[in-house]
Amino acid sequence: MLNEKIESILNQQIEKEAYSSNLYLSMASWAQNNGLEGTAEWLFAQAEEEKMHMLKFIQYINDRGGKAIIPALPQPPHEFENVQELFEQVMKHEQYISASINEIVAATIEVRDFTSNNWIQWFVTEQIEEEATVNAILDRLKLLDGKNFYLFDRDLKGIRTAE
Ligand code: OFO
Repeated sequence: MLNEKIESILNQQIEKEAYSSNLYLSMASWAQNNGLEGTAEWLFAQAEEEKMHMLKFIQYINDRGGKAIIPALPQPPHEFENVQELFEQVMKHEQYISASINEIVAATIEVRDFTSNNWIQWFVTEQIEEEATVNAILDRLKLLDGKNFYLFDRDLKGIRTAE
């Protein structure tokens, strides 16, 4: 049976993963409308991954005898200054998610739920990979210095985060 505190913090994470998915969908739509097909493709795939993350939380809570709740979501932003600003927002958001996963790790230790502690480790590793990927994208944008977005956009098709 899931500890109440863990059930609650995992339910909060369902909302964050669902919001992540919608945020990246919104960004993907913006990219598509601005002729950035590679960027849109990357963000659509990212939105799918976030949905998969959300499903993992739902499944885990229910499997352990808790009750997964599907939340209402705030509307994500839909206007972005440019592709650089968009990826800075992605980075900020992923750092926020990493901090949130760390809070879950801390909670599992506090209540000595070592099963959940073991389970959440997958997300700890996932966040390292996601931050590293977005960092690499931001480095590339810095090198381009506002030029040649066509090449950046084409190259992005080759960059995928791990599931
Ligand atoms: Fe971006 O990894 Fe889930 O939220």
